[in-house]
Amino acid sequence: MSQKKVTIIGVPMHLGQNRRGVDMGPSAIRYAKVRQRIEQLGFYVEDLGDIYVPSPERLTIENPKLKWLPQVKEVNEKLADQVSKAIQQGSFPLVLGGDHSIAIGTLTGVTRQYQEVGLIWFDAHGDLNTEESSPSGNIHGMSLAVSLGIGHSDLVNMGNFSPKIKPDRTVIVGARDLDPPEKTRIHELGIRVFTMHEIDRVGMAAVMEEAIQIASQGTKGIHLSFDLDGLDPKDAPGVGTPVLGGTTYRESQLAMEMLAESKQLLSAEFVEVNPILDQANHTAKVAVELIESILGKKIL
Ligand code: Z70
Ligand code: MN
Ligand code: MN
Ligand code: MN
Repeated sequence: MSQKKVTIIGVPMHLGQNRRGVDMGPSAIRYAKVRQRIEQLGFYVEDLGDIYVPSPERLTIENPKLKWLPQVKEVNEKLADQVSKAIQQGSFPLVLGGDHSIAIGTLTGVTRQYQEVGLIWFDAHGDLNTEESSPSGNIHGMSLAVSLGIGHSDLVNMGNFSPKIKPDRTVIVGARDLDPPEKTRIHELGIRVFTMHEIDRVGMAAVMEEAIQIASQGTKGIHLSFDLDGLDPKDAPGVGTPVLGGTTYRESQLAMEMLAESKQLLSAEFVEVNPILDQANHTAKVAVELIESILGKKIL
């Protein structure tokens, strides 16, 4: 990454899932001094503030299989425009969630500008459901599928192009909670998934070497979509759906440092931080540490 400018975009999205509190994610990450820490690394930082997300108290669920679809769509369209604009201005977009449904908008903006983009999706989950396969109707469990061109047309066709990314340039790191239809989809599409089993067997360094290679080959670079529930709940307790057996803080740091060393990173988002479920804002602090590492912070 060659730019020296970072644009922070907050998206207090919570309509992609069931639990309140994730709307406070951007605020929690700012409270952990994200801007100051990035400035200390030598970047010029612009913080655009938060994109407006309506409150569910003023809304009704029209389709329980795709909860809050019109609102999720609208917020993501605004996000896509802000991400596009940041890239046009030569900046590195850093999107702060909010739930993982915001990857739909981030990836629309990033790929509108760069076209061929590789994707590293760090997550306990696959987020590969559709309206038909979802056990919850929560759009945050569908955002990777949508970005691959699979799902409701209102989301898939955002920005009037689809798919945003290709399955052979997409990797998932940290998976350990996949729904049966997601497993089938992974095999059909041939997505390289580095499960916790594989991370335990070969180590994070080998995993990231291969992940970076897959996502950067024939692309302009890599987008990192980082769901904090990919980490072990001991290291990131402030998430809506903690799943046992995740990556440690140290493994996650190594992954971020390797991404920075690759110089392939074009953009990033950090999602699913829920300070209400957290312990003294620990998860937001972890997010800031990881953000510093992707932007090149070194120990020595
Ligand atoms: C489940 C679903 C999910 C995050 C939970 C869960 C998806 N597969 N994603 N927490 N971040 O409802 O689709
Ligand atoms: Mn996710
Ligand atoms: Mn997840
Ligand atoms: Mn660090």
